[in-house]
Amino acid sequence: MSGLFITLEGPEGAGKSTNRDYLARKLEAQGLEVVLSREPGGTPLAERVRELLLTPNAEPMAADTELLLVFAARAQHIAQVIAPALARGCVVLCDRFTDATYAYQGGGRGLSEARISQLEDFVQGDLRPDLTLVFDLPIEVGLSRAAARGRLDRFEQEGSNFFNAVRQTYLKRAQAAPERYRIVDAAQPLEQVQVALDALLPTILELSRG
Ligand code: T5A
Repeated sequence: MSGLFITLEGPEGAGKSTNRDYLARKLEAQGLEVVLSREPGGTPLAERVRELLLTPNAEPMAADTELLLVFAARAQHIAQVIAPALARGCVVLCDRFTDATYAYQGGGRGLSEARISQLEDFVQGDLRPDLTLVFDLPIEVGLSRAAARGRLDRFEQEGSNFFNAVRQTYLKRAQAAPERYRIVDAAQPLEQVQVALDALLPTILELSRG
């Protein structure tokens, strides 16, 4: 595949969507064709799975059900959106991908990394992001930003132990593979976060040239 696959990760309210749109404008200004997407979701069918995952429900969702739904949505998203866009040579900017599964279902729910890795291989083959930006911030800062938007979704209703485990899993993964990850301090004012993203543009442009 000739395109470039960039994912944006981090805990709730870290600014992933805001900064995904900012990066897209910057890359488009350089003449690159950018495809924006998100997970869970990204296609009509996968967005229906997203609803199942995010809507609070009286019936508790088993952790394995959650894991399989996340990967079911991902399989559809890859087939319909990500793989075709990469084959066309586009830059795909995706708000969350499989690092979120390691962070939420692995760190948060306590499912084994080995099980997630098996599904990752099964669903993705050798598809992995070329670059992953981890927007890191204290969980209470992110949750208060998310809460300011109104009703909390099923994940946002979890407690601080869950979100601390999510954050630590992201940081551990980023530290273990610094060639693929960049950690962005997302607690700074938005303008400062975007200065940090501007500094990453030369790297992204170089990667896009293959
Ligand atoms: N999930 C997902 C799994 O469990 N497993 C998986 O495999 C996957 C893929 C998805 C949920 O699904 C779970 C994780 C999630 O819980 P989501 O809506 O995609 O949910 O994720 P959220 O993190 O909940 O999305 P948010 O929209 O809350 O966060 P963002 O996108 O990080 O933040 P954003 O850009 O919308 O910004 C939130 C608010 O903060 C402001 C923005 O203006 C906005 O109002 N803001 C800032 N304010 C001050 N300073 C800054 N630097 C700011 N940056 C943004």
